[in-house]
Amino acid sequence: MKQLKETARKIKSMEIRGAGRIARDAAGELLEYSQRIANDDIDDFNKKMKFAAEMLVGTRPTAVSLPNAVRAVMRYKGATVDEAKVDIKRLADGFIAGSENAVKRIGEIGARRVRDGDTIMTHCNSSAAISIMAEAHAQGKEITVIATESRPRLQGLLTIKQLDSLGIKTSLIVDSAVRYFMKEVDLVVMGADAVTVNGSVINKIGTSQHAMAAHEARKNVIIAAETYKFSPRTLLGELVEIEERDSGEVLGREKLAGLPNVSVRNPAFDITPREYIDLICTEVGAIPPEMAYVIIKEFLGWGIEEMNSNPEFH
Ligand code: RUB
Repeated sequence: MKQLKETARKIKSMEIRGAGRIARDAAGELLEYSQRIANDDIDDFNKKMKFAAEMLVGTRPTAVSLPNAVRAVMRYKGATVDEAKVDIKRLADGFIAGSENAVKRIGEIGARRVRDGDTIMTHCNSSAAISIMAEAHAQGKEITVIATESRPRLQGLLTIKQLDSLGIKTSLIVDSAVRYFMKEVDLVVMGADAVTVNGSVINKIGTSQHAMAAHEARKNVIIAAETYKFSPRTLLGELVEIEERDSGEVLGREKLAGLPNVSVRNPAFDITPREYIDLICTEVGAIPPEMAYVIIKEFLGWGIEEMNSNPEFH
């Protein structure tokens, strides 16, 4: 229980962050938690697993990869605790390996869209987006990257360090300079926390500004997103919740003291409508955003009928 709570805390506080890593670590925690349950009673075991699943899912509301990962592990079957543990291990290991492989495959598929000499703009810190840039670079294409700071948590600094360690030339810019630099850009590559059935993309706050500035300048926007970031719930018309984080992340609490009329808003993500996205690059292929339903139905296994008949979604 202590370790479960610690993992939940780390996801909430963003020590563990980025939608893919959140999903892999949640699956890994469910596996470890299950193996630590000493009780032989299967009903009690199932209850404990459900409790753990709910605790993990409740940590961050926007990354759809999190409930998708938890659901993938919670499909376990077993008449006894031992059987259940074996099945959980199979499912969790399968999810984690599949996820790592997906990020690699996205790199290979996405790199085909990058040309030698391209300047790529990116936002925040997405392992799937970086995989595309890393693969293009590994193929010998000379690319330059423009990366935004991504306030307030400055994930852009993680991105520039990763790109630098790969030997990719990168410029860091403030978030408000996106439109200013767009004329120098050939391609915008960003990640996703969630993709809706209609092809809208939810990603770090500011993503939609990148996409709109790119659209205005007639530059292509590629979203790198594993299939488990697509949201089955949006098939039922449900909206993806946008996480609003503590105002202290923006200004530091002390700076607000003595300003009784001021408040700070801190949404962590925004929604980019599909009109501003050219391609969503998944591990099963690059698709136009209009094809998001196909991913949800064919690759996640949730069609409209399955969703409507599953009590979990109501
Ligand atoms: C991270 C973020 C990333 C996506 C995709 O937000 O918006 O672009 O999660 O990342 P936060 P990845 O820092 O708030 O978690 O491709 O690594 O899954």
